[in-house]
Amino acid sequence: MPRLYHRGVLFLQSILLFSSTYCQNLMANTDNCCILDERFGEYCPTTCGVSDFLNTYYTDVDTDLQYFEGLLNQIKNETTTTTVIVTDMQLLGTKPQTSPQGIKDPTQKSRTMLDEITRYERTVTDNERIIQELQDMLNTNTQKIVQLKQKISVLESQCQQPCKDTVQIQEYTGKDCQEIANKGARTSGLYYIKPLKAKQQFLVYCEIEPSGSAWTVFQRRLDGSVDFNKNWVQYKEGFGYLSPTDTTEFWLGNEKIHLVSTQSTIPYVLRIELEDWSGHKSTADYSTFRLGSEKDNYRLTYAYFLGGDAGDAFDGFDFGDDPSDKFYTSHNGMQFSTYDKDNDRYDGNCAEQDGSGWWMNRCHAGHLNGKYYTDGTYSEADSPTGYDNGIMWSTWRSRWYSMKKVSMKIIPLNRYGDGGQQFSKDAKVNFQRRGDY
Ligand SMILES: [Ca+2]
Repeated sequence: MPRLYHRGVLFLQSILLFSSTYCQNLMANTDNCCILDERFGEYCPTTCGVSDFLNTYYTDVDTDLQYFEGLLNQIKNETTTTTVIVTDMQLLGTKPQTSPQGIKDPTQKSRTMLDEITRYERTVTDNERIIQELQDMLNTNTQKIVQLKQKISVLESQCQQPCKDTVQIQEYTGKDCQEIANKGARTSGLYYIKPLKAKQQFLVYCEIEPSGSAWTVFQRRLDGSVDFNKNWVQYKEGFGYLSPTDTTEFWLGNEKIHLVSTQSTIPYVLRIELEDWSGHKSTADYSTFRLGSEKDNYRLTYAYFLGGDAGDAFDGFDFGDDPSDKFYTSHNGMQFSTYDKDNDRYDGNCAEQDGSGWWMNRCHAGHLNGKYYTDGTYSEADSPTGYDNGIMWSTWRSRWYSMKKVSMKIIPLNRYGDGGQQFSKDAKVNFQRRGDY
């Protein structure tokens, strides 16, 4: 519609012209102008003025806007970085605490577990050792059971034989075994003898040699079956068992030994027989053996050592402990002692310490009533008091060696050596010179 365009253009031009004319002449103040900025000048800006103003400052504003845009981008980047940091911190904040206490507990638990494991390992080792010991014990017991079964079978076979309920005692009698042999007895075994001063006869084992020489045996050790730790009365009366085959252990009794050994002017020879655990044998013979009366506490005396491979332990022995060893371990002239009757030369009680009755000095070099130690060798640890308490004869074997078999027996001097014994002609001559016959 052309008319309208034309009329409108004219109208707009009129307004702009009017306004321009009007504003150019109107001083700007707070009452008549809405924009007060000195950069518009001192007059109210016209449309063109605004346009000019905008054109004038547009470049600066654009620069400022770009600057602000740059700052915004920088802030945005830093914000993003900060957000990431904050997120990380939040994540860290939600993780489990790793405080020292938090570390300590697992460490402690770990140590405890290690301790437990170590303890279990020790327990396992200990148990294995115990099992091994029990296994060894089981093996030993099994062997013992086998041995016992063998012994039982042997005993059963013996039991099938008719039992002998009586002991065969030979009919000959005399004042000692030699007199019995002099009457014709030639069988070793049990006989009744009655020494001159004895009030009644008593049983002894007589060892009679084919030559007719006869020993009266008063002590026998052979298997440890009899305890020789006895009191005074028991040693006086005798203990153990006499057997016709001489296969039992016994002590005849001090009173009986006294009665036999002192009954005649003919002296007796004492023979000590030893056997070690290897089967080696030896003897020690003493002339003019006598046992005193009970009043003299059955004192041991002899004239001298006749000889024998076992050596003269009754004369004492130098053990190397002290220069006085030999003097204080000799036996000739010593009284008999038991744990309940101390007649020794020691401040203490030798018989009590060594568990025997013997002619104790301080204390001994020969000790044939000592404790029976199987296999011979023993030690301080085996002895209840730590002293050498075995069946010892120190001139033949160490004091820490205990004999397997021992016997003590006497024979009148005039029959000594007749059976091919270790009696030398010189010794016999000596006796004759001393008037012992
Ligand atoms: Ca004493």
